[in-house]
Order: sequence, then structure tokens, then C-alpha cells
Amino acid sequence: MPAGGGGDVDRDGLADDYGDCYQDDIIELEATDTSNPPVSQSHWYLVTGENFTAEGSLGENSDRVERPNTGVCP
Ligand SMILES: [Ca+2]
Ligand SMILES: [Ca+2]
Repeated sequence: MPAGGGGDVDRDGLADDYGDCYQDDIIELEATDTSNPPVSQSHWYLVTGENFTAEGSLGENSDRVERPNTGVCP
């Protein structure tokens, strides 16, 4: 489950990365984040599946390009 990131340094309107692996190997149907973002900021998450060999895709961005996973979960 990557979280954070989302900067757009190259200013192409698309996130350059999707943050680090926030939680790994979750087997429940829900996860809890007890931290609170600072005022005017927010937390967001992309949930991925994982099998015995690899983490699944982060899906496609609004340009239908697969999101780069720069924070692959172990
Ligand atoms: Ca970008
Ligand atoms: Ca894992």
C-alpha cells in the first residue's frame, strides 16, 4: 500500500511518484492510519494486491499510463 508522494517536479500534470510502501502484508479487509495530516494537507492511498512473487500494479493515471511504483513493498 503506497502512500504520500505525488509531487510533480517535471510539471507535466501527473504525479512523478506515489510515495513509499506504507503498510505491507495486510491480510485484513481494512487498515488504519492513526496519524493526522497537518492543516491544509491530506493523506491518500493506493491499495495494491500482492501474490507470492510480486506486488500488483498501481493502475493507470488519467492519461492511461501505468503509474510508476517507486516504493515497491517488500
Ligand atoms: Ca510529473
Ligand atoms: Ca509483502
